Amino acid sequence: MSMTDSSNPHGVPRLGSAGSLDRLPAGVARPRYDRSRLRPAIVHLGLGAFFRAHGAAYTEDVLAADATGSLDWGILGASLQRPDQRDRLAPQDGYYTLIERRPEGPEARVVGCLLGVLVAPEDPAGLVAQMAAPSTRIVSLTVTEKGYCHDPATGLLKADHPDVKHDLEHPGMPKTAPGFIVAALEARFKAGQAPFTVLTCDNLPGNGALVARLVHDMAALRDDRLAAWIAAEGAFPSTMVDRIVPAATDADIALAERLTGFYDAAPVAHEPFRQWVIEDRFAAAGRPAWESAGAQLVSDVAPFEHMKLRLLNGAHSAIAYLGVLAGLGTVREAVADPALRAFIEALWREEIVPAVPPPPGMDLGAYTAELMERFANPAIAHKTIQIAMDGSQKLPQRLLATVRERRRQGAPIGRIALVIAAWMHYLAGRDDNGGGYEIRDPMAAELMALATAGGGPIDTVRAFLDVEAIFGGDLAGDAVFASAIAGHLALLRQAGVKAAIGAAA
Ligand code: CS2
Repeated sequence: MSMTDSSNPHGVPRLGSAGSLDRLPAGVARPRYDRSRLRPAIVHLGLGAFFRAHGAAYTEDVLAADATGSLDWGILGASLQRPDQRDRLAPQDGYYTLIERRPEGPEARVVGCLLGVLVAPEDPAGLVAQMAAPSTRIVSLTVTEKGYCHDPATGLLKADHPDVKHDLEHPGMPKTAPGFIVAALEARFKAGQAPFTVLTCDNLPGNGALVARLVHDMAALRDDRLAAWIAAEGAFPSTMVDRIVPAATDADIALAERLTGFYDAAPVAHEPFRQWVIEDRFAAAGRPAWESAGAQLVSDVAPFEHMKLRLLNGAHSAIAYLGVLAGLGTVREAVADPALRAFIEALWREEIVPAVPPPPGMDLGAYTAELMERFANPAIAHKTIQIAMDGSQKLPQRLLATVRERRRQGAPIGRIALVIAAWMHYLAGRDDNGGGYEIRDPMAAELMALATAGGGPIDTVRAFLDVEAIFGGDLAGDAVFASAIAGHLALLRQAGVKAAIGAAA
């Protein structure tokens, strides 16, 4: 393997090159196990920064602590769209640097459990074969909300999604995550083998049951017997995943080099905190002892998931839309603004916390105080524009679930309504200083058209609430909700975020 890389003009030796692990500075943790004996047992779909800083980090800890040295749990990653990750990771033999960004300074660690990266569009049948191989015991996923090809309001498969149609017509050459899972499970079924566990690690409500239903429904459109086998034999545990992992930047590459002395084209920077709550319901082939790395194996993930999606992610989306409009580029800048911070704290205290039953042993006041500290971490630059993307797929579980709960109780929803108004206003594409920004959302064209159609605030709000894929059939008819949003939208249009937050205080 060459010591340098064309994208590394300084000639710094590359991570993963011969002898590099032995030459890391003493303070940098690295694999101490015999990596040549590590066998792949997990195929991970959607190899982004998040999984490499979360599920892979837990797995690396298990390997590091594995006294018996069975080395059973190597990971093969798969990218469902682009070759970038493979192109960065293959020249360094899958090794990469994790940078823990703590307020008091960064710490680096080299991870070795990623054994290779497949690029699905280059060889979809090859990925299906790898997933179907008896050695694969778990197929895990972080494909983001839209990667499930479901209707966000109902959780049902979008049978008219172009990629879903493609997968039904070309089942051996899928494009979608559910399509790959169905194809690989079908191969197992036909070979008379047991299924692998499907472990979803995306921020979706009841994510295990959701992916089980999507996979089942896609299978049923092709073969009833396959669908029945999946329903009877399949294992789809739910999970709650948590770690703040901003998209990687060139500054992370430079920092990895400074901390390790090696060039790494694919480092991942993350916050210190991590949490993984996993429903302990795996197929017979088992799972790594993730609990030894601090994961919580439980019988019911739902309370943890509600807490995290509604409090962390709900606040994140609030900060994202208000922040983008106010010209605040990162979460930490946004929560450094006293008025915005007070708004988020009141949103939690007055509207969201009262609608979230605390998981066993959890105090939600302490949980939100810790969230605010995490958001304020001076070492993390998490872009508001990044969190703002895909709002159509995120709002239902992050904010609308709370709205429904509160409306059932006849409780106020004024602050959440401001966040929804901010999302609608953000979709018009101009911040409070008249600046533009990029809007990324699978429904962007439709939603931006609604945001810019003209008409008064209540007309805009009604048109939005009619979008059933987001608001379901029920919220469109809620006049109280509609007029609360419209009041905020009027103020946002006339006077901007500061005034709207001031009025909501
Ligand atoms: C964020 C999440 O981008 C987003 O939508 O809210 O990625 C968030 O950082 C993680 O869920 C934290 O666990």
